[in-house]
Amino acid sequence: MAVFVFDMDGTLTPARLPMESLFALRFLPWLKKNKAFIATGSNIEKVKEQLPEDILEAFSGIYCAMGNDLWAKGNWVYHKDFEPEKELMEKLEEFRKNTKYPYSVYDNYIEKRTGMINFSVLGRDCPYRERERYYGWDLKSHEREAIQHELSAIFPQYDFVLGGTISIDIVKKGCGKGQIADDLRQKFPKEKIIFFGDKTYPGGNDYELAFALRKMENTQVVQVENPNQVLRFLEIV
Ligand code: M1P
Repeated sequence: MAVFVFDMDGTLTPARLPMESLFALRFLPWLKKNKAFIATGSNIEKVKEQLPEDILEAFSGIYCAMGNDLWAKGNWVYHKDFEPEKELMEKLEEFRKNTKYPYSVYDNYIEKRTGMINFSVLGRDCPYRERERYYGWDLKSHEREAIQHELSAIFPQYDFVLGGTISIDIVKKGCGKGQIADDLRQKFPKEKIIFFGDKTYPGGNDYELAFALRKMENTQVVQVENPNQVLRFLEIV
């Protein structure tokens, strides 16, 4: 029997929004009959905000914070934390202070999660519509990419991965989504592992996991554009 792994934002739900009820209705019966995991950069609080309880319960495990946190059936299975250097935190403050973004910025711009930091010049407490505005501006200004390059040069001991639309995920080298592939292969040495993500291409935040899985035998990576494509692939539409 195969083991299924799903990214959350953009794959099972629209980015940072709750799972659509029609999707949940179709997905739940399939989920109850299969072994499936979530692999997300988000923390468990956000996962709980976005997924209905019966869906959460039906997953065999939920890898949060890039796999630095594993939850199963409401229990915290493991966590790998770290304390970021003062110099890194100061540099993030500097980027926030010196941004050329011409509109308002919001609080919660450095979010510490288990084993990672999520940094957003805009601030995670922004209203939803402000995400779109920042994303559009970032596509033209390439602010996140510039920050990513500068930070990678100064702090080679970390990986800086562009998050969804407004942020950068920061992890210690080797502690990104790729570690989920190793943990799953240890748990399931023989089973086929099938991973669904909306950003499995280079530069996307599912890439590291997709890359690690592609190097292993008996795996499959499915690039999707939205939750409906997941249903279509699983033939439950
Ligand atoms: O799950 C994808 C990403 O979702 C959010 O990104 P953003 O806020 O930039 O859209 C973050 O939770 C990020 O950590 C995560 O990788």
